[in-house]
Amino acid sequence: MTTKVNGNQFSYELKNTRKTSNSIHGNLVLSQHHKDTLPDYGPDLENLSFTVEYQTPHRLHVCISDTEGIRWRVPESVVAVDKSLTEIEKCDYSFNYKDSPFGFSVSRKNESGPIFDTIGKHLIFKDQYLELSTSLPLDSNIYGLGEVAASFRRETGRFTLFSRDAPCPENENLYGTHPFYVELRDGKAHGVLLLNSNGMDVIYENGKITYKVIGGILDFYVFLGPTPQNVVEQYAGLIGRPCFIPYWSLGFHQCRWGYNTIEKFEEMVSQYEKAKIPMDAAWIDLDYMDAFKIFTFHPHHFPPEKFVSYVEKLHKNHRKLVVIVDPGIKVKDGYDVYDEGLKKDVFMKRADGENFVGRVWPGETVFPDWFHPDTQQFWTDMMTRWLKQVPIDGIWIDMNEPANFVNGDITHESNHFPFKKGIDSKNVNLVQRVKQTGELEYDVHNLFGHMEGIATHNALRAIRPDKRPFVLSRSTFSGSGKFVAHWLGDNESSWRSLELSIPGMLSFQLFAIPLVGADICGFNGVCTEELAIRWAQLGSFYPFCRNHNAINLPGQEFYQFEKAKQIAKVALEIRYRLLPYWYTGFYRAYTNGSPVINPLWFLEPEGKDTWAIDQQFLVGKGLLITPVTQEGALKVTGYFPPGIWYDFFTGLKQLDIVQGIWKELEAPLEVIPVHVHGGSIIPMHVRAELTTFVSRTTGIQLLIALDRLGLASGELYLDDGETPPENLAKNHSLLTLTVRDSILMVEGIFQYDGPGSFLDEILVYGVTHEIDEIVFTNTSTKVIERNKIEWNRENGRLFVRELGIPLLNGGFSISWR
Ligand code: MIG
Repeated sequence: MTTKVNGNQFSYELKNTRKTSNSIHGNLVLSQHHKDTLPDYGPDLENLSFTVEYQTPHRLHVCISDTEGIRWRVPESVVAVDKSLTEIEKCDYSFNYKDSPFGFSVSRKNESGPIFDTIGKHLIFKDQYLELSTSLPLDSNIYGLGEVAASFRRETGRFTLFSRDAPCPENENLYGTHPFYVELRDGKAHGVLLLNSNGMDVIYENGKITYKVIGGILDFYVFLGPTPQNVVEQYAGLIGRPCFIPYWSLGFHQCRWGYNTIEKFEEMVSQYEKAKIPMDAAWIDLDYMDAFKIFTFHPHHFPPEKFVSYVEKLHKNHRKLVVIVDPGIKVKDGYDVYDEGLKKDVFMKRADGENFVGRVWPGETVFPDWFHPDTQQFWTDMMTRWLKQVPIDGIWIDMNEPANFVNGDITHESNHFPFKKGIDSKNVNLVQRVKQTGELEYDVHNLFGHMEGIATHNALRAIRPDKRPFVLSRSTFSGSGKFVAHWLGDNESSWRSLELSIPGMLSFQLFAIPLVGADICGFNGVCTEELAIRWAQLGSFYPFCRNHNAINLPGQEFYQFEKAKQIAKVALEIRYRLLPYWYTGFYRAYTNGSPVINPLWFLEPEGKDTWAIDQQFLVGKGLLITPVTQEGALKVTGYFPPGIWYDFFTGLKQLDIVQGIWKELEAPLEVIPVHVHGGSIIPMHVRAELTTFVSRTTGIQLLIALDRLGLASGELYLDDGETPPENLAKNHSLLTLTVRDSILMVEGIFQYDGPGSFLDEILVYGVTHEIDEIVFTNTSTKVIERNKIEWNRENGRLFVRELGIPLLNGGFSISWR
């Protein structure tokens, strides 16, 4: 929907500007009044306040709001934004503005073309309609703006941001709301966040982005990068860096809707054991509940005693249990969760003050009002009691857009959504206009899942202070990564869904929710064996690796298929060997806000070939994954950025290029092409075992891929994998790994002495000369026995085993000559 407005009809004039060493303040006064345009949204606000804050050298804050400061805005308690301020001179951007008609622009210092520019475009500010545009180059590269199932580099069009439960229709608004984009321009990246929780359309056209927002304020943050990774880290630095995840959550997860008795659930676990396929976590959907009542167990299908003794067995075998929780609470007197919520009065209210009643799985349901000061305690209390009955390890929160099977309250009371234009109303179908504690659902709809995520994370933290929480959430908002992981929702068992999973995961790296994956083998629909094979291979490189299936469909656990069973085992064993590399990546997500997987343009932003690639990705920066996502294909064409690329599996040098190229690769059914970038050191486990726990005990192997100059570097982080990082104190290791002149140096912090904290093997790719001897040096020097060394002339692969070096006694080196 575009509003026809000529030139600068809707204009404000900037007055009373005051400047400090790190900010600018002023008033915006409506300079022309047009009562006849957009009357449905009410009159234009006559006075606005304008604030610019130079927050960090790379981050600028621009806020346009009502002068009284009473309009809805995302509160600190929901997204705790960083509040730094920095002297103007220290900032690597410049801010310019024009008084009348008012507009502003942001440029990199000493560069002319602004990266954000509203000058000459209208600003509209009404109660229920805000509009602002920024100009872009005609051939721009825009990423982000979700949640949406679409290509990673955004096509021009309308992006509606309004959280919604829908089975992943393409190019429509889905579960989460992330009003953040990254633009890549001339090899440099910047990002823009509009921190606003109201529904909005972001119209992306050639040369322009227009925000059309149905409420709140215009609260912009610009991130200057200049590298793509810098932008994500700067964004996470504002809204909150990802939480540190438990080690087990990087294992393989098996789920389905329909393990409707404990016997069926046990059967699944034992089938995985029998097939010797690694698996860390077994999941149960709605099936475990009694009549869909949350925080209950089905008395016959999952009788608590039997359930508990089975979970104890799971735990003994180092596996975990995750179950689903929905936010809808069944309306039923005598159901203690409902009664307790009534007593505390923590449910969402209608405009008339009665509890809002919707309809979800349990029938008539009420919903927690996360804004109520007592809701956290209510949620923690309910979870405490429930987890005392069965020691569940992780929580999966679903339906938190929030989803509702009826449109509004079941009585259709107060079901009027008070904006008429702007965002497409077909996409706005859920709980509407519900009064929460002083807030209108109209304003806070998009925060529901995020706030449930915070409450659930906090509850787990309170109940088990010595464990990192694991919460998987369907609906998310800016900043959710600090509390939850995410899956991409109800995809299909289709090749198209397989393809779309990659741009979906990459987008969530930008949104600072790095632990993300799609339902492996697809949720709705029937998965064929070939699709299961390709999905097992690709899914083994998802940050979050879970096979999940809808109810009443043929089973798609890997053991259900003859060939897929073998291939999934091999693929998941690679994943389990790579765990130290993944885990170190997640440590960097936690400390720096870095993405864990990367699109190719993060490695080569200048190279235009990389900009649209979303069928390949990098794990960290060192492993290039080129999956087959087309039915029947036994070859796949992938792009390789400059450098040396080794075949991950054989060590064979496949490419040594100064310019990126496209290359066709053989990919028979049992192969997913994986390449290591020369210059990387990839820490791995020596062997994959059936769980992450046992795999860890096998020790560390370093895969060293030499670049053209014989250099390589990497790092390795180790700890017990479950203690919250703020309690770890002195029990972690962080090792810097560098290779130069055929010498590996291992330096850093050596504290963690748990099982598997030893370097047992090194594998070097790109060794072209015969080796005379290998020498280990710390305080003394030792020559490694010949029989532990293998060198393969054809593929330049050097392998040294049984080193048994404890990672505890300080730095050391290993040299090969
Ligand atoms: O209305 O709990 O996305 O993963 O299996 C469907 C049942 C509700 C939707 C989730 C899906 C889950 C299903 N849920």
